[in-house]
Amino acid sequence: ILLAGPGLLSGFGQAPRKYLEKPLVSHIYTADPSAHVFNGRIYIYPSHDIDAGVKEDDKGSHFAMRDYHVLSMDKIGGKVTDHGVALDLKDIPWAGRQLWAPDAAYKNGTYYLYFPVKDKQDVFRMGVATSKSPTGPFKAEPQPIAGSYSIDPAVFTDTDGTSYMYFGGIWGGQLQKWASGQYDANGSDTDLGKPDQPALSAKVARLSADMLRFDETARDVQILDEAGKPILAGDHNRRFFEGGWLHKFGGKYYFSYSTGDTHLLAYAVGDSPYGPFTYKGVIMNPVTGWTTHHSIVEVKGKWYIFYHDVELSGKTHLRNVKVTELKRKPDGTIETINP
Ligand code: FUB
Repeated sequence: ILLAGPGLLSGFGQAPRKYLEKPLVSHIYTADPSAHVFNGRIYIYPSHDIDAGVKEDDKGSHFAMRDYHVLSMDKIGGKVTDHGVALDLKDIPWAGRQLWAPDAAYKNGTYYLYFPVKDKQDVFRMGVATSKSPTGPFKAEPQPIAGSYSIDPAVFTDTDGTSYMYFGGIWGGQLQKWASGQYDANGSDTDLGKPDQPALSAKVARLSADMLRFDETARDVQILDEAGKPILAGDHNRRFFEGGWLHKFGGKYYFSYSTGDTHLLAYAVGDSPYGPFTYKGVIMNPVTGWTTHHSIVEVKGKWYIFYHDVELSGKTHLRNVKVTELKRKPDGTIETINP
C-alpha cells in the first residue's frame, strides 16, 4: 500500500497533473464506480458498501451489499447528486446475496443496469434491470442472463452500435470454478494453482440487440506479453484478477483491469473488441485498501478514471469513489497515476 501523497510523487518525470482525489460522496460508502455520460450528464453506477456484520474472508463475504444508488453530476468537480435506491436485492427474484460491482448502458430509449449477485445456490450470475431513466428505479428481469457467471460486468458499445459485456473475477469472484465450462462447487477459492500456465482470462460476450441476453458463448479475453505469449498465472503483477473495463481510443481497444492481490490497475491494447490484447503497463499504483476497481470515460474531450479507496473509513469493505484525470503520452500509452 502506497502511503505517500501526490505532492511527494510529482517528480517522476510526469507533467504536473491536477488530482481531484476527494471522495465524491461521504454520506454513504460507495465503490466500483462505472461512469457514463448520458445526454451530457455524468452518471456513476457504484456498489453501495455497507457494514453487514459479516466476518472478513478471502472470498469477500464481508462485501454483503444490498442495493444500488446512482450518482450524477453535470461536470467533473461539480455537485454530486445521490438519486437514492435504484435497485434493491429484495426486488431481484432469483438473487441470494452480495450485490457487487454493476455497470450500465443505454440503447433506444432504455437504460440497462447490469449487476452480479449470488443466486440462491450461492453462485454468482449476472442480472439485468431496465428503466426509462438513467437513475432508475430499475426493474430486474426475472432470471439471470443465460450463460453468465462470475462478477464485474462492464458493457462497451462500439462505434458500430454493437455492445459487448466483459466480465469475470478470480478468488471470491468464482471465475476459477468455471474452468471446465461447468461450475465446480468444490473448485479452488483462489486460482487453479498452476503458476506456469496461462492465467485465467476475463470473458467477453456480444450482447443481443435488445441488450438482455448474450448473443454468443462467452470467449476468453486473452492478454499477451510483448512477445505474444499469454501472461502466466504466476505473474501476479500483470495477470487479470477482476474489474475489467473496455474503452476505445485512437481506433484501438484498451482493456484495463485490476491485478487483485498486487493491487494494481493495469491495461492491455488490441485491434478488436475481442482482443487479443497486448499488455502495456500500469494505469494506477495501489490505493489505500485491498481492492481497487475503475472505469474510464471521456467527458468533453478529456479522459477520466473513476476508482475507489478507503480514505473515509480505513476499512476494506467500506470504500469511497473518486475521480482523477487520465493522461496519455503522444503514442497513446497511459501515464501511471500515483494516487
Ligand atoms: O465490490 C465487490 C467487489 O470488490 C467487486 O466486484 C470487485 O471488483 C472488488 O472491487
